[in-house]
Amino acid sequence: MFQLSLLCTNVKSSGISVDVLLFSRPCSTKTTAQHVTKGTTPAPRLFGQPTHLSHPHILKEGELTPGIPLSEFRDRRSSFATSLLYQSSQFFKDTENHLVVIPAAPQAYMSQKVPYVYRQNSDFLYLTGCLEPDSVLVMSLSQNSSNHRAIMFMRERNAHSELWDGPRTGVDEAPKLFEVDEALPIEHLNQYLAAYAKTNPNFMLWYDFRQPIDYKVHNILSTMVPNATTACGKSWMSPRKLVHELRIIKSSAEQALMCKSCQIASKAIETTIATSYPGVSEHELFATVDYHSRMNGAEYLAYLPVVAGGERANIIHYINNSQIVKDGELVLMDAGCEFHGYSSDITRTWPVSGQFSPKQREVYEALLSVQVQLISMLAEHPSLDSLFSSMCQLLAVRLREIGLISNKATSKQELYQAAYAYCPHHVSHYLGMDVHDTELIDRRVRVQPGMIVTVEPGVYIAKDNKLVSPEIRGMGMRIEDDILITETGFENLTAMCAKHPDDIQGLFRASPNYKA
Ligand SMILES: [Mn+2]
Repeated sequence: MFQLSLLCTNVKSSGISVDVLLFSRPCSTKTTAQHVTKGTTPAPRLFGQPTHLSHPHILKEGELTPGIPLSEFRDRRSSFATSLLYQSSQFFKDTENHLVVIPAAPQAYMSQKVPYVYRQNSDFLYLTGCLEPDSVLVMSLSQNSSNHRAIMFMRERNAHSELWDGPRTGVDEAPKLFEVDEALPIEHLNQYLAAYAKTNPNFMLWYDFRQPIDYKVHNILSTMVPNATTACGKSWMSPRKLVHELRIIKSSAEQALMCKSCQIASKAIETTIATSYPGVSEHELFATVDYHSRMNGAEYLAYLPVVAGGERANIIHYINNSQIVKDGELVLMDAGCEFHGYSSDITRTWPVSGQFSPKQREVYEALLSVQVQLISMLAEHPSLDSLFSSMCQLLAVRLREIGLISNKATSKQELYQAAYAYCPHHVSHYLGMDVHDTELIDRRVRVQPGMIVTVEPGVYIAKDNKLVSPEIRGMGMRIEDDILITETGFENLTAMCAKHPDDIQGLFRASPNYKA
């Protein structure tokens, strides 16, 4: 049913000669009619993303994306609106109207007509549940009225394009699918924004100009800024931090998805450990963890994994994964998968031969004891930065015990710096839809129930470190788990992935490849 938007009313009353028809939905007969023949069950209408009707094996009734009910997306937008209006009431008292613009990720291409795997912009996905590119969420909010609107700008249906690229949701069905007030063709975004700016001269534009997501949308927004000046002198704000403040606390539905993502990656890494052997290529280990993640339901790996044999473990972001792992070397694998939009992030280090050397085991056990202790500290709900300080202190003590740090280092500062030299990266980050999730949330805030964080201390021994025995020079290791913060403490979501040296060695013995 055709519905006139608030904007159109404004347009008419203000006498601006904008083509009102522009804002109407296109004729529905074009694309959505289903001709039901008696006695046959019509095939479900296909949308631009899986639905319960077309993909009952991954979506339950009432879910918009796998595991997440439609109502949760509506609640997220409502919480977002409440939070935005609250912040505005504090800082921009005289600004009544707010327009939020959050674009979908565009399709990226490897080369002409060769697309990369499409991955949605997490902020957009979080608020809409929409998996299509060339879409934009626009929310018009008002301080003194409950007349809030959520509008989706989407690709229109197009028989020719759909023949090549598959079904689109289209603007007719989008309001029902996403439970938004209205959907309009993406081509109308420009006119909509221009008309909004004319009819609401004193409004705040909530769009992130610093990190453009989609340049087509960004160019449109860029022409708008001069018009968007408010009484408070600011014309725009980024909405991202407000979205991240919501995203950082995972709902029970999200926790269940995270749990599954962690289980799949844990199992895949264990299988990879068990099937490794001296002479294996990093490439093969990459393929193995990728294969088992997908075979157990993950869409793909959450990031290019680090598969580093021997000295290459000291390159923190080593992703070439092109070398052979020699007998006696350790393998460091940092891998996780994405399960219906939720990422796991695990690191394990193991001897490719299936047996730690005494010296390797000594350093590994020191690191493991620090990692286990850091995880237990999460029960006190510290900040991630304070967890990092704890890591430096604990690591310094343990590494001095085994001779990696000189006994001459005694002051707190000296020990801290010596430990930092062995582990030059942070020990934790937030985890969720993105691997480095909710980047705008400060790591100085205390963790709260519903957050998921990683705990990932490492020890990287430089090749020219004369303090340690030649056997372990150039050796690098890291152990990383994903931890859900709970009311009563924490839950290790990747606890099922072996990390004790005996358990890791046990994986080899259980493997069909194992030769005693
Ligand atoms: Mn990590």
